[in-house]
Amino acid sequence: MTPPDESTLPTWKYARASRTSDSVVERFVRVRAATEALAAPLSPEDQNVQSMPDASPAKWHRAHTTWFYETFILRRFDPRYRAYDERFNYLFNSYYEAVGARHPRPERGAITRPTAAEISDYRQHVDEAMARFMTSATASEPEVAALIELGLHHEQQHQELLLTDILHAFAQNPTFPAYAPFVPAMVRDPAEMAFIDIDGGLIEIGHDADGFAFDNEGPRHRVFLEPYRLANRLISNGEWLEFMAAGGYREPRHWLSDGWQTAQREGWNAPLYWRETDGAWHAMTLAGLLPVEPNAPVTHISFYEADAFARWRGARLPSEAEWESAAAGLPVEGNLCGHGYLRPLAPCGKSGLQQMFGDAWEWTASAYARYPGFRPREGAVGEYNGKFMINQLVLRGGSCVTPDDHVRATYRNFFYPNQRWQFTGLRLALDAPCARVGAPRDNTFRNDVWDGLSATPKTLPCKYFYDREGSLLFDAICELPEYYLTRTETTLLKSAAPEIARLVPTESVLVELGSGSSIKTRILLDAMDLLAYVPVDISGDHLANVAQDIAARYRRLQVSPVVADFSETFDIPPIGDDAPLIGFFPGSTIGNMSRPEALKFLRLVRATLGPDSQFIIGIDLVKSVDTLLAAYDDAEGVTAAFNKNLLARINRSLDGDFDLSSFDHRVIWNAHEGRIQMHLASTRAQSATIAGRRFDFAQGETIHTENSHKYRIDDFIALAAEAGWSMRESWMATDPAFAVLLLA
Ligand code: AVI
Repeated sequence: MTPPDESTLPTWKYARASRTSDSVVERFVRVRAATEALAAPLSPEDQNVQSMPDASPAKWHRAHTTWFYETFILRRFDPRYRAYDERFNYLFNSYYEAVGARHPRPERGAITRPTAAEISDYRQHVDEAMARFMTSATASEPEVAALIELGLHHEQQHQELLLTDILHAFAQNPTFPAYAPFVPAMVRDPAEMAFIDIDGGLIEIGHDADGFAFDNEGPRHRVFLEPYRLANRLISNGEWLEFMAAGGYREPRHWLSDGWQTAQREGWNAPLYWRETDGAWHAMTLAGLLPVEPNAPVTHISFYEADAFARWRGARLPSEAEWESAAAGLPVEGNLCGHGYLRPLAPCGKSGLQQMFGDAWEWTASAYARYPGFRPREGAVGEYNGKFMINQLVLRGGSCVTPDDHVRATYRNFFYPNQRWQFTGLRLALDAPCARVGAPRDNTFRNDVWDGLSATPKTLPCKYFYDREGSLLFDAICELPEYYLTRTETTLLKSAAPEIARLVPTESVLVELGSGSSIKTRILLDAMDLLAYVPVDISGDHLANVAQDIAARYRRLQVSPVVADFSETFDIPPIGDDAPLIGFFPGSTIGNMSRPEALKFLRLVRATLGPDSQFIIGIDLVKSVDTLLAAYDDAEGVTAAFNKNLLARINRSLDGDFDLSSFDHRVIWNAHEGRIQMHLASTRAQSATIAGRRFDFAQGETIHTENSHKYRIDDFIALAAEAGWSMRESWMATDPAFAVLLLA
C-alpha cells in the first residue's frame, strides 16, 4: 500500500508515531504530539461534545491520557511533582476504582470547564514533569519503565477513540462536517473473495517475550485448532448491500436471538453511519458524507450484524485463535492511521491473506476471556483489562484509525456485541472439510483398499471415486452424449419441480445425499421455497466450494454442508424448529449399491429424516444393453479416466505405485444381477505396492470397481416399501427409461 505523499498529509501524520529503536523520551514526545495533532482540526466546541455515553469528548481524551501519567507515575514516583489541579483526579479518572471516585461517564460532555485551552496547559505541565522525570534513575526501574510504556500505549488507544468519537459526534450533525479533507486512494479492483485452507493442530497463541503487550495478550499458551478456512479479505460494502437486498435485516433466522432483539429495538437496517440519500447509500466518514464505496470493507457493524451476515453466507466468524494463527508471521502492514486515508479501502493485493492489519477491526467469535494463567498487573493498573473480561467479544487486526505501531498479531481489542461506532468489520471463516462428520478416519481408506485387493476377485469400493479429481471427472461424464442419465433426469426434474414444490411444505429443509456439484439441485432450489439446504457428501473439498457457491447464489437459503459417508450414517445439523426434511438422492446413485445395501440405505434415510419426511429419488431403469454399455464406455474415454483415477488416487494418497498405463477400463452387462459392472483389467503380470504392502496382479486379472444396477420400476417400489417408504408421485421418461419418484 502506498501512503499519500508526506507533503500533502494533514496533521495526523504523527500517528505514524514511534520507531521501537527510539528512546523512551523520544517516543513519549512523539506519542504526546500525535494526540495533539489529532485534536488540532477540532474547535473548542468540537472538543467538548459527547454524542453518546460510549463516546467521550476529545478534550476529555486529551486530559485523561495526561491524568494517567500524573496518577500512575508522577504522583507515585516523583517526589518533586506538584499536581496541576487536585480536582482533575475526579474529572479525568476513567474507571479505576482503586484511584477513587469519578465523574459519571455519560456526563463527560457537560464539563465545559476546564476549557480546551486549560487542558493544553495541563498537558504541558505534565509533559514537562515527565520530561524531567524520565531522565531520573527511578524512571528506568523496571516497574516504572513498564508503566511509562503502558501510558504510551494507553494514549495510542485514546488516539483511535478520539477519532471514532468525533466521527460519531459529527454524524449527528445535519451538515455532516468533515474532520479532515478526503485523501484520494488508488482505484482498486479487489480480488474475488476466496477461502484459504489453514492447517489445524496444536498451535500457540498469545504474546510471549520481547516488545510491549497488554496483560490480556498473555500468557502464550497452546490451543487446538481443527483445520479451517479463512477468507482472503474483509467483507465489502458491496457484499453488505447484497445482504441488505436479500432481506438480511428483516429475516430473524440469520440472527442470534439477542442480536435480533437489539436490531429490532434499535431499528437497524444498515451499518451505523449509512443513510440513503437521493436513492443511493451514503456513509458518514471522517471526510464528511460520501457515497458508499462498494469495494471497500464494510465497517461500523456490530458483532450481531457480522454474525448474521456470516450465517446468511453459510459461513461463520473465525475464532481469535484461528485469526492469530493465520496472522502470525505476517508483516504488520496495512491501511492504518498513519497512511492518512482515515477510511477503510478496497484491498490492493491479488493473492494470499489481505487486510489482516488495518482497515477494520475484525469481529471474532471468541468471548473476551482470560487466557490460561492470566494474571492482571499488580496495583491499580491491574484494572486496565482484566475486569472487562465478561460479555464482550474479541476483535483483531486494527483499523484505518489505529496508530501504525500500536497493533500486532496478538493484540486483543474487545467491545460489546451491540457496539457499532468503532471501525468494525468482518472476515468469514469456514470449517475445513477434513473436520468430518462420520467420514472415514485416516486409515479407513488404506484398510478398505488393502482388504479389497486381498479379496478374490479383487475389488475396490466405488465411493472412493469421488476425490476432487474424481468429482470433476464425474461432472464431465454427465456432459457426455452417451451418458443419458443426467440429461434425462434433468429434463424430468424440470417438469416435476413445480409439482414437487406444491407437494412438499414450504420452509422445508432439502437434504441432498451425495450432492457432488449440486447442479441438479438448483432446479429444485429455483422452484421450491426452502428454509435450508444440507448437502451431504464424502468429498469434503469439493463440498465446501460447492456449498459456498450455492450460498452465494441463493442468499436467502441457509446452506449447511455435512461431510459424511451417507451410506453408513450421517447427522443433520439442527435447523429451525421441526422444519420438515426432504431427502434428495438424484442420479440413480442408489444403483451403485447392492440390493441389501440399497434396502439398508433406504431404511437409514427413513430413520434419519424421520417419519414425516419425503424423499425425491432418481432411478435408472433397464434398457437396451447397447445404450447401457455406451454410457459407461464413452468414445472420449472420460469414464475410463474416471475409473483409473481410483488407482491414481491410491498412488497420490496412499503412497501407491500403480502403473496406470497397464490397466484397461472394462465394462460388462451382468444380466443375471441386472447391472453394469466396471472393472480395471491388468494388461500384464505386475505388482503394486500400496502404503508399504505389495499386491500381485496376473495378466487379465481385474479389479471390480463399480456396479450400476438398473431397476424395473415395480421392483424398486417394492424395495422402497420394504424400507417403509410409499410412492406419492412419479415422473417417468421412456426412451431412455428413467424415473424420478417422490416417496413419503
Ligand atoms: C454416480 N453413479 C450413479 C454413476 C453411475 O451411473 O453409476 C457413476 C458412474 N460410473 C460411471 N459412470 C458414471
